[in-house]
This record gives sequence, C-alpha cells and structure tokens, in this order.
Amino acid sequence: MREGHAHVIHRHDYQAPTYWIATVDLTLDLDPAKTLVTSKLAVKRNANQPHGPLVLHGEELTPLRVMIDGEPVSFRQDGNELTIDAPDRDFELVIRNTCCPEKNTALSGLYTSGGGFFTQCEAEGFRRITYFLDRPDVMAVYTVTLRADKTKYPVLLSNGNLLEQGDLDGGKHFAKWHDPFPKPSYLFAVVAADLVAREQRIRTRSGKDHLLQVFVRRGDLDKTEHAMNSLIASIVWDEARFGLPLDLERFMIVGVSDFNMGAMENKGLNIFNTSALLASPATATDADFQRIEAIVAHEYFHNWTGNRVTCRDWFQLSLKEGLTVFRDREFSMDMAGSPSARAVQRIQQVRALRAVQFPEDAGSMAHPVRPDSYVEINNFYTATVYEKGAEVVGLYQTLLGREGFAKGLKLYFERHDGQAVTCDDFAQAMADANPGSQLASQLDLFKRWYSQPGTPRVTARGQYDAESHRYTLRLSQHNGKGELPQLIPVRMGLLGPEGQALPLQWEGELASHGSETVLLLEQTEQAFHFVNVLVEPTPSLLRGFSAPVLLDDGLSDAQLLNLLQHDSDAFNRWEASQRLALNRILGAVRAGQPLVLDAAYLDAMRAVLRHPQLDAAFKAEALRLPEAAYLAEQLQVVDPQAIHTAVEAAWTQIAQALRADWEWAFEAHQVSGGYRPSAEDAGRRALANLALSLLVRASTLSGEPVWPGKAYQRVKDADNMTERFGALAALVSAHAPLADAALAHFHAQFAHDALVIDKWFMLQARAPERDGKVFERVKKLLQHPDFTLKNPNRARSLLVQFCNFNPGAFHRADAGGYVLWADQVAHLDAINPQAASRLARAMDRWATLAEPFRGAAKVALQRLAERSTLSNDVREIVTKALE
Ligand code: 0A1
Ligand code: ZN
Repeated sequence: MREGHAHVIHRHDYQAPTYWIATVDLTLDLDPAKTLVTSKLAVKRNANQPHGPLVLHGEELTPLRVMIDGEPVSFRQDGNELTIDAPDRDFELVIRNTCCPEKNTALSGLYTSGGGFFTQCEAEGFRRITYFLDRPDVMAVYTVTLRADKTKYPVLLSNGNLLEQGDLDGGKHFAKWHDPFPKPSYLFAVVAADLVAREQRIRTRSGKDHLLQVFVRRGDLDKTEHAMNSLIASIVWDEARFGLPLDLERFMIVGVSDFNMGAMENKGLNIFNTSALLASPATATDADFQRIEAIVAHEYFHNWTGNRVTCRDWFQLSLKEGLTVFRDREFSMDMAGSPSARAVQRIQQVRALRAVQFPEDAGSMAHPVRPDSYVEINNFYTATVYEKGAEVVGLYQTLLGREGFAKGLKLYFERHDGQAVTCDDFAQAMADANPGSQLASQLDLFKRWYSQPGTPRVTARGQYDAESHRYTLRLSQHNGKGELPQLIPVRMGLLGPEGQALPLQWEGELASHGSETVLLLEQTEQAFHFVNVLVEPTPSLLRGFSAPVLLDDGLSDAQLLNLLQHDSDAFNRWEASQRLALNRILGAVRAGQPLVLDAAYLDAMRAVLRHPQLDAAFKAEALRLPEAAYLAEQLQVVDPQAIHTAVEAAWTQIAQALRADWEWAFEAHQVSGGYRPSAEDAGRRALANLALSLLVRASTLSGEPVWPGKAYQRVKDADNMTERFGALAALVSAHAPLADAALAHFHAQFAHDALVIDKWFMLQARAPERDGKVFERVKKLLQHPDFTLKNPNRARSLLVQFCNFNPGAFHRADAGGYVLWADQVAHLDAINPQAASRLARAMDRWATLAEPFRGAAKVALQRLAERSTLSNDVREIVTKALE
C-alpha cells in the first residue's frame, strides 16, 4: 500500500453479507511447513441482500480446490479475496488450501512457537488459515478435526467439547472437537503441542460440573496455581455479581511464549501470553500477580460479554472490550477487599488512563470509543477502546446505580444472546431497563461519549457569599473543535476549613441530602447553588474520578492540603497529592527554573508517609510523582528534557528531605512470613520498595555505601521477586556503582527464565536517563545474545519500554533516539507488523514537542514513511502522525 492509497473502511458502509455460514467442518493436517486445511461449509443465502458472487477473505494461502455440492467450481483469486460465482440458494462449499505456520512470524492465524502450533484469529487471523467470511457477524457452529504427529504434538485442542480421539497410521493421532455455540471466526482456536495441564473439577451454583485446565510447557506447572485460583474466583464472581454462569463443560487456558497481546478469549480455549499467565513468588512480582488475576478474569468474562453476545463489526470493538475491562476492574476491586484497597485500584486505573489514554486522545491516533474509520483494525486495540471504553461503561453504573446497571445488563442478554450487535444496542438495553432514569431521558446526549474523540476539559469555580451562606459552583466543559457538550457526572462534596464534611442542601429545598452528591453537567456551562453553607467550603470534585475528563478546579495549595488531609474520598486525597506535585513540577518547567520543593509540600508528604491510619499501598501511590506523560499533557509545547530534569530533582529532594522517614518506612514495612500476593502485603512491599529506592538514590548522591549495599544484598537473597526486583530497580534507577554487578547477578540467576529476563531488559530500558548512559545501554542491549525481535515480549521489553515509556532517555537533542526508533520499527515490521505498529506509536505526540525535538522527530517519521515496504499497520500510524 502506498501513502494516499490506503483502503479506508468506514463504519457507515456496514452491510450484512450476501451469504451466511451456518456450520463449519474443518480438518487440519498439521505440518509446520505445509498444513493442509479442508473446510466444509454450510452456506446460506441471505435473502435480505441481492444475489451476487461469494467473496471470501484469504491471506497468505494457497488454494487447491473449491467444490459446490460436490462439484468442482472455478474461482478467482485477487489479492486477499477469493471470488466464487455461487448460486442463489443454500449450498455446501468445500475448500482445500494450504498455509505455512512456521513462516508465520506475524503471529496472526496459525503459527508455530516453541515447537507447537497455536492460533490467534482476532481480529482477522482466521483468513490466514482458510478462505472464509472472516467478519464477526458471521456466526457458525464449528466441528474441528486435528491430525498431527503424536510424539511431537501429544496435546490436540480446539474449542468446545472433545468428541473423539485416537491413533492414526505413521505415528500420527487425531482429535475431533465440537463447539455447540455459534461463534464468529475470530473466536476459533487450535493448539497442538507438547504440554501438561493443571486440572481442577468444580461444581457451580447451578449444580453443573466443569473441568478447568491450564496447559503449559513441562516445567511451568508450578507457576499455574495463581491463574487457576484466579479462574475459579472469576467464575464464582460472575455468577454472584451478574448471574452469569459458566456455559461449558470444559474450560481451557493455554500459555504460549510468542503472542502479540496479553491473552485471547477464544470460546472455551483461551490462549495466553505466558507473561499474563505464569507466576511464582520467586519469578513474579506483586504487580504480575495482580495483572494475571485481572487478565484471567478479563478473558473469562468475555465468555458472556464478547462471545455469547459479540460485535456486529469491528467498529463496535468497545462493546466487548470496554464492557469487559469494566467487569474485570469491578472484579479486581471486589477481590482487593477493603475500601482503601479498592481506592488504590481506582488510583492505578486512573494513573494508567492519564499516562496512556489521555495522550492517545490528544495525539495523531485520537479516535472515538467507537471509531468511524480505520485502515488496519489491529491498530484499534487501543487504550481508548479499552480503558476509556471501560470508563464510559462505568458512567452507566454511576448514572443508574449498581442495581440499575445490573438490570440493564440482564436485559442486554435477554435481547441479544447469540447475536452480533452494536454499542447502540447496549445503550438502548441500559436505558430501556431503567425507564425514568437520567440515562433514558438523555440517551442521545450520553451517546456522544461513543462518537466524540478527545478528553473533555472541565473548569470549576466556586463563589461563596458569607452573608447569605450561599455557595455557587460554576462548571463548564470544553471539548475539541466542533464537538458538542457531553453528559458528565461530577461526584462531589464540600469540606469545611477543618476538613469536616458539610451537609449539601440545594436552593429551594428544606433539608440537606447528606454530604455527597452527583452533579450532572450536560451543557457547556451550568451553575449549581448550595444554601445553608455556614463556612467557606473547599469543593472536592470528581470523586472516585467519576468521569474521564481533565479538571481545572483552580484550588489553592491550602485547599489541596485540606483535601489531602481530610477528604472522605480516598481517590481525591490521592488526587490532591498529585496536584500539589504537578503544580510544582510544571511551575518549574514553565518558568525554566530549577525545581525547589518547599517545606509545606515536603511536610505534607512526610505527614502522609507517617500517617498512622493510611494504608501502605495508598501511601506509596500518594508519594509517587505524576507520570511524565501526564505532565506533558498539561503543556502546549513539550520539552521532555525539562520535564525529566524537574521530575528527577523532585525525587532527589523528596529522598533527601525525608531521609529519616524513608528509613523508618523501610524498616516498618517489612513483611514477615511466607509470600502472599494479598493487597495488604503487596502494599507494604510497595512502600518498602519506594523507600529503598529513595534511600539508594540519596546515598548514591552522597557517596554513602550502606543502603546501596543493603539493596545489593537483597538482589542476592530476597525470597520473592517483588523485593528482589525492587532492590535491583533501586540500584539501576539511582545509577549506583553496584548496579552493574547486581544486574549481572540477576541475569545469571534467571538466565533460563524468559519472563524474568524480559524484566531485566525492561528495567534497563526504563531507567531514568543520566548523561546519555541509558541510551548507550539500550543500544548495547540490542546486540545482547538474549535479544531478539522475533519474540514480542522481548522486543517490547526493550524497545517499547524505551521509546514509548522513557521520554527522558528517548528524546535527545542529537535525534539518536528517533534514528534508533525508525530503524527498529522497520526491522520489526518485516517480522511482525502488529508489534512494529505498537512501537511506531512512540511518535504520536511529536507535533507538540519543542525544538530541536520536533524537527528531528518529523524527519525520522518522514524517512520511515518513504519506505516502500511498510505494512498497512505501520503505514497507517506513520501517515496519521504526519497528517
Ligand atoms: N480480545 C483480546 C485482545 C486481543 C486482540 C488481538 C489479538 O491478536 C492480535 C490478541 C488478543 C482481549 O481483549 O483480551
Ligand atoms: Zn478483551
């Protein structure tokens, strides 16, 4: 594809197909070099569409023959389409073709990894296995026969239930699977490999028995307990919270080390990146344990939200992804337990949203939650579709309450089980299940969350009249150019000067309605009047981050400190801590002055750290500085080096000024007893790790050996990965003299564990830059014998971490980072376009950069764009960046 000739697909062009496919009978003779596929399809005419040829998708396939009702027919192959002049009636179509799994480095379709066969069919991988109507609204019942060498591939899996298995001549065997649920081709899966399984039989509430299996390579079985526990917890939770049962006799999860994403929800046969599956205390951190629990839950929850009800077309992707992320977040919060642990979950969600989705929504790839067009659908598995999509689903729950939301979901399944539907269908079910609600009366306004890109900016200004005891809060919203106002729920309360929660009473009402309410901002500007406000209040707005917006509330330092100390909403206490830091860092950056943290800020941070009631996990979040990417979003023109310098100065001053407090924090938050990934223990470890990292930083600067020595000792003898990796990170990010020895020790100890070596690469790629050392190290690591572009986890650990998430090291005045980026995108693109395209996203926000970065970034983009061999995936990203 050449620039300007991109084939753009538009949402409004959707048309139902001319033919449906009712059943698929597939036989795969698995061979790495040439796999033979025989596909027998029951094709049905769609009488609602005019008659025309049957046009099937197919990519990188060799067709052998096509038969209709037993008679060979001619066909035309043109690019990635196979056209058959099919009759104006139902018929049986048989197609034979081959594909080449071992050459499939794109990891889409059928590919080999570690000597086994695996598939990835979302979004459009099925067409790389056989010719098909590879679109999500074509749902069929599949029967699959696998034939393969028995010694090399003892385990043969596909979706659904095992019908038969047995031996064949020539050392081969076969297995025949049947999935009773009609499904789109993107949920098809096959695995043939030498694997072992952890198994568990369970009986669910309804009294049905189920077999759960987690398949991994020999030697990894001891790392599957956490995933199995997470799966069981997910099954129990979905039944209890939403009344959604497991509908299969057998539910399988398979781990594979070469995989483009986290995991895939294929019906009854989820396929997981091993990084999202395997965990043991010795090899995985608390964050890994948490992520695995969330991803196992996510894929399981897709069984209803995605599989039982799927998307009509790929523009509706957020229908399943936003909803399922919302569900896995609710699950994680319930699993975390205490209100404080729930708040920490919310804080982490918002941190990630601001660091990734906000920049995306303001950059060259900005798109609505339900996009209007795309060139390559794989480029739209984005933070906007997933995370902003989940925020939008959360808005329904905020507007309708938990019960109203559950009613809406129930109606959605009653109406649409077994169908392929749209985001509009979901919104309609929510509204219809809650007649009389704000949502029902303002559904069109609400749906702008799906159609308008960009992060709304909300401004809030309060005015207090001491005489009449009236408080007026004026809210306004500004969206992108030409965009209309959206429906923004603002959860809020008012605090008195001593931090006490004030009763809220509307003008014209006789009594107060408690101390918290949700304001609905639905116009460009609105005023809200409170009466009987006896003291000048501090407003606490957008509690729990009740809508995904940028809020300018104009609060003073004193007001922020009030919120930080007293707000009943833990999220807003955290938010106050972030705003205090953000104001100072941006103040220094804007003024072009070195950052000097004042005593008031440092005292406030000390008070948080020493607070007798706050949980350790919350403290760690409140003391952590805002992400560089979020800081950058507050500026019109971004100098990444100025931000980096200010953030580094802030850390150093926090480390030095609170040194005694950090020593106390480290000692006081050691966890004794065996490792448990509980929220409480993880919180203590998080705070102890933060303390250690700041102690190593302060000591390294002053040349004191004690804390670096302690950290080094921990790298050697910690009994869990969270502490070991925390200590290693402390040394590496402080550029301590012992860092190299610690890295070498760590590498030697875990040389045979790919997932741990990924962490080793990632840590070095993400280290805060100092005199160009990190950049030099990354260049050297590209030559390391353990580095390869062929494994997406490895490529991501080094390149995506460096280019997309280490702005202080990546953006160099000599453009070295951009040259490296362009070269590596091109190399990776030849192997794996999806992985390359994610790396290409590092330049999304180039246009806001200050010079000399901006000019150099543009040159790098143009050079890349000039290449004739770019994939559609990368071409779309680069073209949009240059538009
Ligand atoms: N549906 C999966 C994500 C996914 C998408 C594409 C993939 O291959 C290109 C793989 C996985 C999920 O949301 O977990
Ligand atoms: Zn998903």
